[in-house]
Amino acid sequence: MRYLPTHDPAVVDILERELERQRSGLEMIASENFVSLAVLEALGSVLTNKYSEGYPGNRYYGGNEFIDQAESLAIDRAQQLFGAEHVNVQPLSGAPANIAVYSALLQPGDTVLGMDLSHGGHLTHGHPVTWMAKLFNFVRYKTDPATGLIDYDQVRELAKAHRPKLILVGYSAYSREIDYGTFKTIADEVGALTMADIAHIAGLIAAKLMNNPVALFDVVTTTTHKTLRGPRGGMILCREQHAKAIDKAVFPGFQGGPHENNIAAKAVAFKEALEPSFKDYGREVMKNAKALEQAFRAGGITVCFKQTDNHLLLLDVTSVGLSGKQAQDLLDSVGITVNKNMIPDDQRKPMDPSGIRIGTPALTTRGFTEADMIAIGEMIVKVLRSPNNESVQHQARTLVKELTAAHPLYPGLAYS
Ligand code: DSN
Repeated sequence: MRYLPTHDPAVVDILERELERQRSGLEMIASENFVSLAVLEALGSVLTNKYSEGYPGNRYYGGNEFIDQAESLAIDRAQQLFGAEHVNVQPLSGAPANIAVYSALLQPGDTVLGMDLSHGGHLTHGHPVTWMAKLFNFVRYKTDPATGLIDYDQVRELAKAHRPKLILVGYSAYSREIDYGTFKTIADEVGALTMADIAHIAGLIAAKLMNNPVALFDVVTTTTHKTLRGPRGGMILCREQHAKAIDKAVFPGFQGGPHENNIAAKAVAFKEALEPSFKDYGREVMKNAKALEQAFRAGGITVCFKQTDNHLLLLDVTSVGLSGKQAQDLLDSVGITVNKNMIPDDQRKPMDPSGIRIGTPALTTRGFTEADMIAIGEMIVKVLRSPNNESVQHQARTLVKELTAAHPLYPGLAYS
């Protein structure tokens, strides 16, 4: 039985059009994915009706006996996935999770050492436009242009010079593996706490395909909707010694009632990530990113950080005479969705930077293979190299049509 079509045709119309947009385009934004129908069902469940401030077994409202079960299930599964001593599944998304950790571990004026945004860091890691940057003193490390890797020598120098209270690891546009051991050694040398924001690569860590910081670091934050392929949301994993401070910082410190429909959907996604098939998915995500890298390299587009070791690539499109905005708009016009992005030490502005970021998690969920990725990568090169060529754009639209038809998304799903 469907209720929306008669109840609110205007919303149904929007849902139908968005479903069609997702079905008919190539979604290559590195931070996006497609959840399972089971996750969608949990999101749209009666759990959205309940207020449950507090934590399982200790709530401020009555009637939470089943909500407690859903939240405990999500926590248990997250602990299994990542090997965490303590998990808080209530953060509404990644930014609130990070801010809650800062408020749990830091005092205003404390110094935090984190990655420069143009080198792949994140706004919530202390970008000057954020409120956090007014509260804390953020010092920024960068990557080494010679290797494309984090400049661990610079991290050590900055740590010794600034004695940060917290060293922050984790990125939204960095494509290389991370040496958490070296970060931990440096943090111990200067008496700093360690925090990793694994939002982008959480699914690859859960699948045991990338290094896992959870056993080494004090606190780890993540979103649940990127490579982890769950509902939009956040999560904090930490050592038992920080559990009380983290829980208090999330609620009542920063948030009100948790979104328990969302937490149940996280539990569903974590069950999926515990299945052996999720490891296969993660492997395909990484192989597909490598296939794209091969096509871009062959097409003469500069790959920032030298290569990809994960699910994304940052491309310097000035190498083909375009700005990031021009490249994003061109690809949009043929049905390929990516995002413009700053590249290391970018001389251009964030609204029209020098790069684009491109990732494989969403298309891999649809079953796209390495052969598909080579075809897409080669077509992207062609489109970017001939921005005024209508015939190339027509070829690209045809390829998008063929590939999306070959890998249907949510077959059978309809809102009208
Ligand atoms: N907006 C996310 C991304 O695209 O990486 C990070 O918050």
